[in-house]
Amino acid sequence: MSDMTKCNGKINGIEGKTPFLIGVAGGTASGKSTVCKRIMEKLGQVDMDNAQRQVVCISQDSFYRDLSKEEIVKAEKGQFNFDHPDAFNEKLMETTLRDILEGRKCEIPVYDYKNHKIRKDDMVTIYPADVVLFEGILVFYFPEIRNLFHMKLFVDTDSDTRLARRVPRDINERGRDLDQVLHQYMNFVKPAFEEFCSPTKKFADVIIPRGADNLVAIDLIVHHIWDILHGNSHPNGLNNSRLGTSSDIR
Ligand code: UZR
Ligand code: MG
Repeated sequence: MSDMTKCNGKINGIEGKTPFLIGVAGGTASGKSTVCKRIMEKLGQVDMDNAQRQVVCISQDSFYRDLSKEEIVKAEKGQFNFDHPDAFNEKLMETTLRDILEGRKCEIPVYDYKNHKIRKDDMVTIYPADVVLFEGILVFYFPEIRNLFHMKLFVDTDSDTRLARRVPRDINERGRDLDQVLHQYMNFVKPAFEEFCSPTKKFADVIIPRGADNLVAIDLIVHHIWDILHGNSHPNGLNNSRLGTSSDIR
């Protein structure tokens, strides 16, 4: 297969590249974002301008759907279930990922946890890249989305560790109080994890125990990504990477 046939996306009629799309799922506060950050660091992608970046990370939180007035009132009382698949805009997630796979530049919303809404005036541009990471609690839940990934990782961290991380994060970063965090955890977060997130572990190609602390697993994954981007070990033959050489892996 020639390079021309390998990357079949189009940007304004110009051929764009198909990125290597990685899904990263796992329970709340399992370390999904940190695993993604470590992968980006190891590929040497952190201190870089957005448009130059060849590895980008997108969060499923950007795809929470708009809530009705009644739902916002519920959310403010900690009575809205943000861990249920219905809380997400599945269609927008799918079309955005399809655009990305076709090498198109796209705009994604930023989510505001304090006000429980998407900040539409604050969009982030995602430029075509070699590797795109998509992380979130339910990224493997929807079959149409799950089937788009070239690689699926599940970050598997004990639930007591996750709760111990979630409590200070919600209080310090997401403007909640302790009672509300625990009530929400027991009523929504924990049951939804068991019903919707945990069963998706079976779809993962790699399960990462202990999350971001597992440097060996992250190293293996990064080397595999590198081989795919520079070699022929992927059926899509994604070897049009603009990343450096393997000696650049940190
Ligand atoms: P991670 N979430 C909020 O706390 N507030 C919102 O407005 C929207 C989402 C939480 C959501 C879920 N649950 O457990 C978590 N609640 O964000 C997922 N309640 O994010 O994977 O980073 O933990
Ligand atoms: Mg997160």
